[in-house]
Amino acid sequence: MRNFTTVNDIGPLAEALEKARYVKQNPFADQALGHNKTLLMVFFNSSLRTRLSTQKAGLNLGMNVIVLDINQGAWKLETERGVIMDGDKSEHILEAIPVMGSYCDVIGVRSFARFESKADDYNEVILNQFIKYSGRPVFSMEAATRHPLQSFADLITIEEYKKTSRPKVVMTWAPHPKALPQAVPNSFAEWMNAADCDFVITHPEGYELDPKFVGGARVEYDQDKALEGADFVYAKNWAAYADPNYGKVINTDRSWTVTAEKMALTNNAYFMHCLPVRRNMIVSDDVIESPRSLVIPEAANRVVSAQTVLKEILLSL
Ligand code: AN0
Ligand code: CP
Repeated sequence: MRNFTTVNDIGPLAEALEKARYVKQNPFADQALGHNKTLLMVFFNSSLRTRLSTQKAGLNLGMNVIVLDINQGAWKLETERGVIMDGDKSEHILEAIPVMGSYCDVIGVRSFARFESKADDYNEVILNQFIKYSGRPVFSMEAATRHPLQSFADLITIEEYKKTSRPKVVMTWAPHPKALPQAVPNSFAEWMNAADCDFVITHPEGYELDPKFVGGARVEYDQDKALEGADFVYAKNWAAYADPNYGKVINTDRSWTVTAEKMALTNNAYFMHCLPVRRNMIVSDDVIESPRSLVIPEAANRVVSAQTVLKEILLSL
C-alpha cells in the first residue's frame, strides 16, 4: 500500500483486521521497519487523538516523527494556482508540499472540508496535491470527505465488542452548534458498508449524505425506529451536504441527543463516538459515562489503526 485515503486502500477487511490484531498484541515487533525513516504529520486543523496516536504509532515502529501545525508558526499558504499573491499568504502550497516531502519518507495530512466550495472539498484538492507533488506516500489524518484512520479504529472496536457475527450498527446524527464536516460519517458509512453488519443511518430531513457514501445502507428518518434492536450506536453530528445548504447547520433539535431513554430502545447497545464530543448536545453525561460507552477504547484503538497502516506503507517503501 502506498497511499491510504479510503477503505479501498487497505485490501480485504478480514486481513486488515488480522494485521491490526497482530499489531495490537505485538506493538514493538516491527521497530526495525521504521529505523531511519521519518514520518511528517501536517495539520491544517486541530487534533488531540490523531496527533498523539499517530505519533505513538510511528514511534512504536521505530520511526522519527516531525509534526507541523500549518497555522502555528508556518507561513500562511496559498492553495489556489494562478492568483497574484499580494495578500496575506506568503508561500504557495505548490512549493511547500515538495519541500515538506524532501524532509521525510511518509506524510500524514489533516485537512478538513473548508465549506467554501463543495466541488473543492469533494475533489479533495488539498490531499490530492500532497499525493501529486510530495513524492512520498501520503495517508489521510482526516481529509475533506473521509477519516479512514478513525473508521478503521471504529471497525476494530466493533470487532472486539460484538456478540453476534452480524451486529446491527446504527449511525445517528445528533445536534451540534457549529458546522462539522461529513468526513467522519462518510467514512464510517464506507467502512460499515464494506464490513459485515446490518448498517442503518438515521438523521433529520435535510441531512442526507452523499449517496456515494450511503451506498446500500438503510436510511431511517425516525431515530427511535432506527435504534430498535441496535447493538452499536454511533453518534456524530455533520453539517448539511445537499444544496443549497452545503456546510450549514439547518437543525439543532435536541430531541436527537443520545440519552438513556434513547439507548433503552436498543439491544443494550454500546455507545460510540470518535471524539471530541459535546456532552448534552450529542450525548448525555450518563450515556457517555456508562459501562456501555466505548469512547475510550475506541480512541485507544487509533494507535492500532495508525500503526497497522504505517506498517503497510513502510513495507511498500
Ligand atoms: C471534527 C469533525 O467533526 O470532523 C473532527 C472529528 C474527529 N470535529 C470537530 O471539529 C469538533
Ligand atoms: N477522533 C479524532 O480524530 O480526534 P482528533 O480530532 O482529536 O484527532
